[in-house]
Amino acid sequence: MEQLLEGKTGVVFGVANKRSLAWGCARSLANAGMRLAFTYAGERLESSVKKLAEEVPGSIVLPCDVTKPEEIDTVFESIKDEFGFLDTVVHAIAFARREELQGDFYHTSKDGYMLALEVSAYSLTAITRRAMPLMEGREGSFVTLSYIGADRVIPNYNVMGIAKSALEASVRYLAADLGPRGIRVNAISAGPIRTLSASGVKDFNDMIDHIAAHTPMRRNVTAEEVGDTCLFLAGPHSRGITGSTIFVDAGFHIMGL
Ligand code: 0WE
Repeated sequence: MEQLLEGKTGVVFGVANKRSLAWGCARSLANAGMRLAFTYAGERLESSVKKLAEEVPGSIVLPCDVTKPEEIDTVFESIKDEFGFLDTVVHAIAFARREELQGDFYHTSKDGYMLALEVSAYSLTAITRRAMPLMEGREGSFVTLSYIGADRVIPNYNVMGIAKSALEASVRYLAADLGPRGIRVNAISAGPIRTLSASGVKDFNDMIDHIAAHTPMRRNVTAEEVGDTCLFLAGPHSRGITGSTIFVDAGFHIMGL
């Protein structure tokens, strides 16, 4: 049977291990027939990403530290050589220094602020500019990951909240730029999920329990659910949607108390 994304290609930034939301997205896209490229940020992650990519037939794995413009260049040159064109970019990258993710936000250093915004927000624009030429005439779709800390104060999320606000605003400006070319740009605002990024975050277990007790659906969300929304945003069923941030949070964002 013909699959939904057969003949399509995509690149997924941000896989660290099997719990990564990026991996949830990759699985949903690959299951629908998309051919994928994966990037890893630094040698520390090379072996785990390569091992996971073995589960996705026909995939390629490329190094990419988004703070190095020449590495982003090389990613898209390699994709051009290997695939020839591109339909989907999944951006699932964020980083802030641990010390910026605790205590009062006003202590954030200029360095820490710049680094968080560079990696977590600017990288989407840097990637978009290089991906666009490969999407010419292909109804491309960009999907990035956000968090409600962009809109509301989440204790300790601090500079990441500012970075996610900038990311969601970037989604709107990029969507306006790329819309005339038939390329869409959207974000998924996911509820908290136990991943490598969440490990060591202060009081994360309490946050997960709070969600389970207070969301409309009385549970947390999974990387598979985020992945399936990514599949929707990458594919033809979302063809009328661009510039949006869609919550995949079991309804948490509608609550006032
Ligand atoms: O966006 C995120 C994770 C962002 C993140 C997490 C870390 C932890 C380890 C970015 N950089 C780092 N750097 C590190 O050194 N989430 C939505 C998950 C998350 O992170 C939090 C949260 C939630 C939820 C941090 C503080 C408070 C809540």
